[in-house]
Amino acid sequence: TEPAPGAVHLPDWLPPARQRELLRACREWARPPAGLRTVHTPGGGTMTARQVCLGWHWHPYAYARTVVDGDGAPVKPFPAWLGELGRGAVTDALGADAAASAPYDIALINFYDADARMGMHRDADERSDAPVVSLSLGDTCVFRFGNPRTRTRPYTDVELRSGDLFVFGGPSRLAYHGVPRVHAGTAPPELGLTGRLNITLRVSGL
Ligand code: MD3
Ligand code: FE
Repeated sequence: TEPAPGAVHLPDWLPPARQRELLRACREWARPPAGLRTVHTPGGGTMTARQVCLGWHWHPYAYARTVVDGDGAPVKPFPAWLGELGRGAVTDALGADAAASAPYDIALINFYDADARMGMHRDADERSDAPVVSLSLGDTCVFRFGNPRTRTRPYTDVELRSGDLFVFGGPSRLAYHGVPRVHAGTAPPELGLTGRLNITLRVSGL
């Protein structure tokens, strides 16, 4: 379905076996050095979702090749297979023309426990207008998809479940969005995950 122009939701895009593979990879990436970290914002806030980055390290509000707000280690490499996954996702959601952008070179992986949230924000730190690819694993969440002008209404709430693909291109690329709620205990039991993981793939333009 296309809840807004350029925003395409493909439920159950990743089959269970590919979900398990991706989860296993995320658990490896979460290990130190350059592993999972807590993000502190310049205003004194703490993000409740913890994060690990591949390719380029995101820290509020810039990219670096080292983990500047963590252990200082070089960021883990972005594997070629993840780039292929991103290109395939954009092709399925928006068509081959949309997927012809520069290769995907950033992954931001957010780990949510039952109490984690993400406030309404825009992703404006990339120097590319290539679509952002989002893959969800584990617990179902409420994803709030807003508009490019304000953090507030109008917005649409969509449930994202394990295996869902969401691609944000065109006019949706700069829309405000957030995660107001995670539904604890809703992950597919055979995945073996407590909580929720979201993998976003991006083109840095750097
Ligand atoms: C719309 N992640 O990593 S995924 C983020 O579930 C982020 O962890 C949320 O917002 C999460 O920045 C939401 C959906 C998503 C991701 C990136 C977007 C929507 C987006 C970038 C541009 C527009
Ligand atoms: Fe975002």
